Order: sequence, then structure tokens, then C-alpha cells
Amino acid sequence: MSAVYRDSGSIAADDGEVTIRGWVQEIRNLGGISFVIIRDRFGTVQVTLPKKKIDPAVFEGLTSVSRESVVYVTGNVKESNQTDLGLELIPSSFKVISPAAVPLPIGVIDKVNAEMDTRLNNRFMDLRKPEIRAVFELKSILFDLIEEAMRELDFTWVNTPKISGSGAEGGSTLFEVDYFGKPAYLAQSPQLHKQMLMSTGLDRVFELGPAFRAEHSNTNRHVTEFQSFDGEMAWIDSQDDIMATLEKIMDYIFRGMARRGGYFLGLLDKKIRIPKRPYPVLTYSECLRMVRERGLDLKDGEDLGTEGEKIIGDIMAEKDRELYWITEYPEDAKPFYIMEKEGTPFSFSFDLDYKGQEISSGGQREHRYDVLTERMRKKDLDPEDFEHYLDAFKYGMPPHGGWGIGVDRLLTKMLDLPNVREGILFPRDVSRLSP
Ligand code: AMO
Repeated sequence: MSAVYRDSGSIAADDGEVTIRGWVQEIRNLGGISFVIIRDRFGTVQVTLPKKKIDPAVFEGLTSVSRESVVYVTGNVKESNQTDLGLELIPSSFKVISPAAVPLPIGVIDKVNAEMDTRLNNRFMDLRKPEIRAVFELKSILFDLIEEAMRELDFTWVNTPKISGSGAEGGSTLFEVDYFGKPAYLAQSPQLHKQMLMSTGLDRVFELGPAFRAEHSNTNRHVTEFQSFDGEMAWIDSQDDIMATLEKIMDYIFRGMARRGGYFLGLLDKKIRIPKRPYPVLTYSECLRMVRERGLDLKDGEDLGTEGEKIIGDIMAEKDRELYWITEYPEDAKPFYIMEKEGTPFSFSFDLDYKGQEISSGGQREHRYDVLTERMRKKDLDPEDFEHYLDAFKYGMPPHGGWGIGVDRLLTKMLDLPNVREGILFPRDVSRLSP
């Protein structure tokens, strides 16, 4: 007879004989009775071994398997008022499919938490902890929600190249790779390609994919590879159109996470707070004044930086606001593709900050060919290096704008995790290239 497989999520009292597949989480020997806890994706099942009532070979064998080995245990399901499931399995046979070496590199159920570095070196084992795995189940839900929100708003899902002959946004954070003997660069963002698509009639596009930044910053919010959620939309009247769209998307995501994340949020002991709409709009100049009042001496035009963002986050938290816009950055602090606010030193740009951290930036783009090339020159960029990008502006480009969101940052801030690496399965940073 073939095995009837059950997992900890679907096992029932009237199942009769079943086979459970999982990892041996724990073995407790109490003399006359032993317990082996088997863990699978959905939780744990207790295998109960009353010494006198079961085959001695099964008793000896199963209670001496090393922790974290993969086993198949066959037995009868019985009701029990001693276990969380209200069930236990009385084994008749078992197989060790893959024994675990001893000692384990890190514990799975031990209370003492290993250092982040040790955990990341042994990520496969770290992920056996349900609360660590829960973060990635939630990330998967987050991606689903983004996709749904974008479809709802009539955006087309696109993919742009991650390797290119010229640097996307320029600057010093490019990774150079050897492309058949010629230099090529990993994409810092889909910026140039998503803008080029605005000249095609695709009108509203989004992309979910990796972005690479040769960031030397060893902080808890910078990694060298992150997941970027980019959107770009044409025929806008002003950047208000982009902000209104992004606000709808964010609201959909927050509500969806609160609704669908329930079980996994429970494992993390977290509740998602849905930010109140409309999200408050602060200007860069107001923020500068606010941080100065709290003693941080920033110069005009200077980036708010980690510390400045944190102060604004604290002030907004006092007003019970967690998600807010910061607009009107000085144009010289923004990339060449951002539109200047004529007659002022400012630009049509925004950041979206969440609990004291930037999670997104975007704005209205300069779509006028002459003004765009002029702006490039002002920033010491050579328009000839952007020939293919600029071609898309020479033959009819609608007004457009968009945003880029760091998905890992959004997720970790939603869950109040202390480090963006907690939201990435196998993070990459200045000092980490493996596993
Ligand atoms: P920006 O460079 O601000 O904008 O990046 C957008 C968002 O991406 C995330 N992010 C990062 N996350 C983790 N580690 C990093 N090193 C890192 N760098 C950036 C942040 C940030 O807000 N092209 C523009 C977007 C646009 O205008 O459409 C851009 O890339 O959450």
C-alpha cells in the first residue's frame, strides 16, 4: 500500500495510518516514554513513543536520530490533549532519509540567538526557524500585492536589462563587469529603460527586479543588490498624478498585508498598521527647518541623511503618521532626469519615507530634449554617452514620471526588523558575497 502523506497543517484525528515527512526538531526521552517532534513547513507534529507498546527497533532508532535529520515517520494518528495540535502519532516504522551532521552550525529552537554574520553564513539553517521563514512568506505576499495593485491600475509588467554597456544613472555606484573583453555595468535601476518605454505607447509600466549598487556604506539599510519596484507613467499633468497613484498602490499593499499576512504576522508577533491617508506632504525646506530645530546642523541643499530622516520620522511618529512624502528637493541634489521647478532652486521630485527611512524616490521627468541635454551638461555628463536614451526623446516623448521603491526596505520597516538584510534571503553587501 502506498503511503498516505500528511503534514502538520492537514493531519486529522480520523486519518488512521499516515506518513509524516519533516525534520527532527527535538527528542525528549523520559524513560518509559519518549517524544520526537517533527517539524515541516506548517508547524510541528508530536510522535509519541511509549516504550513498551511499540517495536523496540523503532523506539531505539527514532530516539537516536540526530537533530534536524530528515525523516519519514509512519504511524497511527491519535487524539491527545497534551499537544497543541490535539493529535499525536504513534509510530510503526520510520526512515532516515538524510541524517544531519553533529553538531549543528546554529540552533533552530535554541533561545540564544546567533550573531547576524553566523546566521547569514548558515542561512539554510537559520531559515528553518518559522519566524525567520515567515518574513519571506510575507515578502512573497508583498510581491503578489504589488502585482495585483499594478494590474488594477492598468500598468504593464516589463523587464529591462540588468547588464548594459553604459551606466544607468551614472555616478560612482556602478559595478563593472567584463563583457567579452569590453566593460559593461550591472543596472543600478531600470531608470533609463523605463523612461524610454514612455515614448512607445506602453504608457504605464512597472518592473520588479534586482538593482545593483556598489555602495560602500556598511549600514543596516544598504546592500549591494536589492529588489526594486519601479513604476513609470506617461501623460501626467504634474507629479501629483504620480504621488496619487503611488498612494493608492501603497494603501492596497498595506491593507493586503494586514489581511493576508495574518498567520505569518502572528509568528512574528506583528500587526500591520495601515497608514492614514492622505499621506502628509512635507517639503524639503520644512524638513530642513525641523531637523535644525532638533539640533542637527544641516546646510542648505544637504541630504537629510540617516540622522535627518530619523528625526523627521520621530516628529511624524509624535503626530501618529508613519508614511509621508518629502517633496521639492533642490534640483542640484537630484539626478539629471528630474524636472526642475523653473525659477526656483527646487525640482519636481519626492521621496516617500516610512518610519524615519526613505523607502522610495521619484518625480516628474524632464521630457523636453533640449532641456534634458542641457541639464546633463550642467551635471558634467556627456549627452553622447546617453545616445540611445536620448533618441527616445527626440521623436516625441510625452510628459511622464515615476518612482522606485526598495522592496526589502519596505518589508523590513513594515515588520520593524532592525536590518534590511533580515528581509533578504541571501544578502549581498560590501563584505558579503556568499552563500
Ligand atoms: P533611488 O536611488 O532613491 O532612486 O532608489 C530607490 C529606492 O531603492 C532603495 N535603495 C536601496 N535599498 C537597499 N540598499 C541600497 N543600497 C539601496 N539603494 C536604493 C531605497 C530607495 O528609496 N531611479 C530612481 C527612482 C525613480 O526616480 O524612479 C532611483 O533608483 O528604498
